Parts: sequence; structure tokens; C-alpha cells
Amino acid sequence: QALDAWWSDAVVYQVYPRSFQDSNGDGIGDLRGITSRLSYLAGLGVDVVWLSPVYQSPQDDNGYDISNYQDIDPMFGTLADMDELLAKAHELGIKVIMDLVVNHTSDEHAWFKASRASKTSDHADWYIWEDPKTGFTGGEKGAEPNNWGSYFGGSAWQWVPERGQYYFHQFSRKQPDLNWENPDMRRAVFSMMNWWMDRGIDGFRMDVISLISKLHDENGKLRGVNGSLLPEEPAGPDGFSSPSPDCSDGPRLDEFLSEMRCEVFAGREGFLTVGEAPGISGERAEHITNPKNGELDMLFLFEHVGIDQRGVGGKWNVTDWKLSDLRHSFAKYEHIVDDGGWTSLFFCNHDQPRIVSRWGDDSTEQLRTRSAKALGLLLHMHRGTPYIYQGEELGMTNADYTRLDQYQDLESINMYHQLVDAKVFTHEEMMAGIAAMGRDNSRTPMQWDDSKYAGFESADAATAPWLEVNANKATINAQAQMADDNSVFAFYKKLIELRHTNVTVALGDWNALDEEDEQVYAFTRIYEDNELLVIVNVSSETARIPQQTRALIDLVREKNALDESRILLSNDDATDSVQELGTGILQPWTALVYEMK
Ligand code: TEU
Ligand code: CA
Repeated sequence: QALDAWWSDAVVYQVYPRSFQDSNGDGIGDLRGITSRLSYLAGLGVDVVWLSPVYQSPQDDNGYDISNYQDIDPMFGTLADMDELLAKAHELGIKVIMDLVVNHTSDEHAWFKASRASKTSDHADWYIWEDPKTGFTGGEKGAEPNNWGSYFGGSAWQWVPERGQYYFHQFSRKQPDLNWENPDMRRAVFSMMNWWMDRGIDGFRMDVISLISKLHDENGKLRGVNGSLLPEEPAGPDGFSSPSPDCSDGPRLDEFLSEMRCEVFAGREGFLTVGEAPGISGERAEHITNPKNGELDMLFLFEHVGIDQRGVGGKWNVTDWKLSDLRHSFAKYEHIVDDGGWTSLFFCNHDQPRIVSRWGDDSTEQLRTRSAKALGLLLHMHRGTPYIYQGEELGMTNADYTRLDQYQDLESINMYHQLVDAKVFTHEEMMAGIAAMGRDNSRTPMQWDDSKYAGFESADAATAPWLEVNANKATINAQAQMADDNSVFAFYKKLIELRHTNVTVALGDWNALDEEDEQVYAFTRIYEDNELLVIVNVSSETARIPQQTRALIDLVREKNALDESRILLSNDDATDSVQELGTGILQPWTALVYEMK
């Protein structure tokens, strides 16, 4: 049962190594830097650290393009540094999970070099190769097998003259998709995973694991191989269609995941597996995470972080969002748990913008602090495993860039050119889209203090950070917040502690209140005789506590007066919180947990 698992009350912290702490002044964060900050993480109280990729990589996609799984990129350090990080983390009671990127490798991986060399190499089928659509007649290349576009721009097909074929890449050209239909390839992946587990890591976050099984024909070839037509959707305005309907949650996903469970995790204890799972429905997520099916412990689902994007231009076309849509997505996740699975809880990661800028209010220092706490409380009071992305615990904001050349992320840069060239967006619209949604928003250097490089590296370092530090480091930084009992940092510490000490927070049933309300997000958590009421005003205006929630408060008041000592946590002082409950009028971004019984 998921509820008996060691991680059922754990909190995970994601470190993006490039941007966390630089130890040697080359402008890039590294393993020794992370090790030097482990005591900070222990102080915050997290149980697990997830490291984004630190393996050898040409860094086309900041390490999500791996050329050697069994070594550390020199930019980040050495295997000895990794061993030291693990030892120190374990000493502090922190587990460490690594990123597992096995939907694709780098095109510079030895497997791919062998595969591209010839159709008869022993790695020939380790990747997904297709003949040109019109047939290859020699000399010139034929047309791409279909109109699928890469998520990072351009066609999802790349021509290789040596084979007279195209290879498939859902992400960049330098990230060819592996062919999971090939059992030798799978064995090699499992053996690499075992090598890391034996070295002492505590599990994996699995990159786009929902994409490893694609639609195949009865011969195990990507549907359409050798002349028959690949599925082709109508193209969007930029000339491409999305591979997603045919390439996520394919027919063999369950089989591959159970095989992995047996080959890598059988007989091991105390580990954690979390799969990144775009394109997975609630029902499928329940199946994959239900312990009786022996697949994965939990998944990241993306419905809730898609509620503010719509229509042409996808994620760059930011629109208004509705609180009822957010509630609806979380309800879906909670039902996965009701039905025997488990879920993860997140607002931020290295691909998402900062939540305080996105759905909170960073227009003044007071509103930023209040809304960061409110959104933190809203997320962390759900049932599931919360993930904190570095700097979220400080209420770090989006980047303050205004020019395209300040961004480094290949997705933002490629999609700028693709969508502006195709006149889907004007320059101004696309720059606004990147400022709101671009991945570099979360990748600016961690703000440790107010010095020149925010303590990410020393102020006299010869090389500046790889990505510009946000000027608001002057007011938003760890040093200042650790000294302030009312900081966002102090509040996150309490959120984590509450999950560790209060079984209702960890395991209680979740029930939405006032499901149609677009301003106040309220719910109860019930475990045995204990009942918590959570209320959050998700707006910068005052709000009236809606009817159903009001009625619950009235029931409590019929028995006893509202009691300050029953406020388990709030972003006001307890006297104010109780007064707000009494009057039914919430201040902007008020967030509180009241213990009803
Ligand atoms: O992301 C995959 C994914 O589905 C996205 O979140 C994607 O980055 C986003 O939709 C782009 O708009 C994972 C990693 O988290 C990401 O950093 C990698 O770039 C990607 O896979 C490829 O490995
Ligand atoms: Ca460094």
C-alpha cells in the first residue's frame, strides 16, 4: 500500500545543479557546490533531493542530452565528488535521487554513433529509424517520414546520409529517441540503473517516461515503417503536427515499467521512483502508481500547469486562468490516491516559470511574500508528495530579462525564431510569452545573499554566472530570509514540519469545498477523528468566505468559540486569522489551516 511507504510523508527538493552553487568560479554550479549547501537543505527539513542531470553531456539541453550515463560531466565534477555528496547527504538524513533520461540519449552517445554508422551495426535498432516518405533513390534525401514537429522546433526527423534514413527525435536534433522495443537496449539501460543504485543513490526521477513506448505495428516497428504511412495530423501554422497523440502512453508502457521494477528495484528498499508523465490520464496514472501493479511510486502530471495556456502557439499563448480549473485538476490527482495510487504535488520545476510571478503577485514586496506563502500552503496542504524547486522556498521570481540574447534556453530561442518567422506571433508577443513562460525563469542562479553574484559564486570570480542573476537578489535571498521568522523560507520550514508531524496533513482524505468559487480555494482534510479546514484567498483583493465553507465554520462555532490555538498555520498572526474566520472577510492572499476537531 502506498500509504505505508516511507515516502508517504516526505518532501522532495529539486536541485538544478547548473544554477545552485558554483564552487570554483567558472560560472556554472557543480557537485561540490551542492555538497557545501546540504546543511541548508537539512535546515529546511527536506527528506529527499532530486538532482537534475549531472552526467557527461554536450549540454545541448543542459544535461538532458546524455553522452555517457556512467560518468559525471567535468563541468559538474567527478564520480568522487558524487560519492562525497551522497555520503554527506546520507549523514544528514537526506536521500538523493538522480534524473534518469532514457527516452533519448545525446547524438554523441556511443550507442548512437554506432547506430547511425550503418544499418547492420549491432546498435542499428537501438534508435528509431525511418525511410524517407517518398522512397530514397540515392543522391538526394527524400521527404521526412511525416509532419511531426520537435517540441524544441523544426521537424522531429533528422536525415543521416550514411543510412539513407531519418532518425526520430521528439526533443532537439541532438536528443535522438531510443527504441524501447529493442530488448538489448533495455538491458543496457537497466544495467546502468543498477550500477547507480549499487553506488548508493536512492532512486530516480524519470524524464518523460510516458513517452518511451510509441505506437508500433505488429513487427515492433514504429507504425508506418517501410513504406506504410505514419499517422499524420493536420499541421499547425508553423507547418508541423505534434507527435504526442501517437508517442505518449504507448501500448507497452506498463510492460516496460514492470520489467524495470523487476530488473532494477526488486529486493531493494528505501528507494523512490517518480516518473515525469506528460500525456497520461488520471486513470492511467492510478494504474501506474498503484503498488499492486509494480510500476512506479508516483508521477508528475501536467494538467494543472496547463490551465493558463490555450490555442494557437501553445505554451507561449498565455491566457487568464480559473481557480475552478486548478481545483478540478487537483481533484483528479486526489482521486488517483482515493483509488489506490499516489500523486506528486508541484507548481515549479526547471521547465516551469516561478509560481509567485505566474499565479501569485510579485508587484510589491508585501504581496510577493504573502502570495508565495499562500500558494505554498495551498499546494502543501494537499495529499501527495510535495516537490519544492530550488528558490521556491524563498519566493524567487521570474527572470527580469528584456532581450532575447539574455536567454540561453534552446526551447525559448528556437521557438522564438520558428513562431515569429511563421508570423504566429509578433516580436513583442513572443517576448512577452517567453518572459511569462520561458524555462530560464526558473534557471536564474539561486539567490543566497545580496552580493554581486548572489552568493552563487564569489563576487570576485573571474567568470560571471552562465545565466544573469536577478537584480532582486538585493531583497530576495536566503541569508535575509533565514534571519526572519516571517519570511517565505520560515513558512516553508513550517509546511514541511507540519507534514512530518501531522498525520492528517500527510494522509487525510481531501474534500473540496465551494467547488465553483473563483476566488477562495477551500478544502478539508480528514483522518480518523481529526479534521482540518484549509482556506486560501487566491487573489490580491479581499474575499468573502463562500457559503459551504462558512457553514462549516458556523458548525464549529455552535460548539465552541473559534480558538487561536487551533490555527495550525497561517500567513497572518493567529488573532487576525481567527477574526477573519469570524467576520468571513479574508484579506488579500490570506491562507490558513484551522483544526476543527
Ligand atoms: O521535459 C519534458 C516535457 O514534457 C516538458 O516539460 C518540456 O520541457 C516542456 O514542455 C517544454 O515546453 C523533460 C525535461 O524536464 C526537460 O528539461 C527536457 O528538456 C526534456 O524532458 C527533454 O529531456
Ligand atoms: Ca563550477
